[in-house]
Amino acid sequence: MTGPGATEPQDMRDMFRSMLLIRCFEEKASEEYMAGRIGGFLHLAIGEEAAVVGTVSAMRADDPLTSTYREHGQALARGTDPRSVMAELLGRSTGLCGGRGGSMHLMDKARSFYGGYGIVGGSVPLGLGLAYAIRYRGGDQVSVTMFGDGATNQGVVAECFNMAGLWDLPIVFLILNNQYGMGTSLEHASAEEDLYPRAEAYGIPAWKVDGMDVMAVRGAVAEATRMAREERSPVCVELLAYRYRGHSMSDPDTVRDAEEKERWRLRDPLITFERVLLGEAVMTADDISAMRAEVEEQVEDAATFAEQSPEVPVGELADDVYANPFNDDARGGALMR
Ligand SMILES: Cc1ncc(C[n+]2csc(CCOP(=O)(O)OP(=O)(O)O)c2C)c(N)n1
Ligand SMILES: [Mg+2]
Repeated sequence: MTGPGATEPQDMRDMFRSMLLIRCFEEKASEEYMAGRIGGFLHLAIGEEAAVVGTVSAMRADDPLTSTYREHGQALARGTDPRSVMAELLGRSTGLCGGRGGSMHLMDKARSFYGGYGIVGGSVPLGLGLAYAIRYRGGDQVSVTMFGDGATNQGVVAECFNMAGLWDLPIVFLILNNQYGMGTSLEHASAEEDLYPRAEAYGIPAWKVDGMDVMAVRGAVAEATRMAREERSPVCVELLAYRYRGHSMSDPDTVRDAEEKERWRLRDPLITFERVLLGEAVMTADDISAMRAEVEEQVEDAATFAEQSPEVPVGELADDVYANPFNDDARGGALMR
């Protein structure tokens, strides 16, 4: 992808491919989980592909990105090899983080993806720190930090808005409002259903866009990163989207209304973007079928690679978790052996 600026047909094809890859990858991950090959948590972002791909496509490759635990798409959109992402989900030593991070803790520093975090709101102060580091070093990157509607009620988010506004840090706060925090709807959790005005309260320019429309997201994030880069102003964009699955694989998703889910299915970001691509003759139906087949093959290959990779040896499980995992234990015993 060429990044911000005019959107060429090739950018649109790349964005669609990235969305297809994320959808297909997550459907496969769901199968792997059901087959018992993925342990722990697995949070899928099916339905949020436009929000993720639109955002990443408008960033420069060296702009740091942070995200929540629902971050497979961010890694894939940034160009991380699906093999190493799938292997990470399966806890294999060939995984992106050596199999020790798992689904919630993907990180790819080489692609300026500073990770997935399990703590709700945790990505926000980290994104703020990255923005501070950019300014301190005199760089022209923009830190982009993604978090959910639920996270906006964490006190630390207000603290970060304040510090960014006070110090004019180059940061884009991206609220991915999928309208639920676990099974609790936004209207039951927030006194005010528009979330972007919270940033405005700290003097930060903010607005809301349709997070199911990849081109709208790309346009909004391109403008937000431009403002942060050129005008040295923090910006906040709220993306209104929907996730089609429950909170995580262990959530039976019985709380949400079936009719509501159906209504949002009609706005599936892949289907609506496909219509745009066909309508504007950017791709033909045959092109799309061929791309879908190629992506499916790539995901199958990633799953086979992960399944055939070795598990992390027990003796290495605590590496990179503790600075010195097996020695200097104050209690006098080895921690893992
Ligand atoms: C500090 C903290 N509190 C509670 C939790 C449990 N928890 C995990 S996800 C979640 C909901 C967050 O919702 P939202 O920010 O909207 O993100 P989404 O899951 O919808 O992407 C909660 C309460 C947690 N992980 N961290
Ligand atoms: Mg949410």
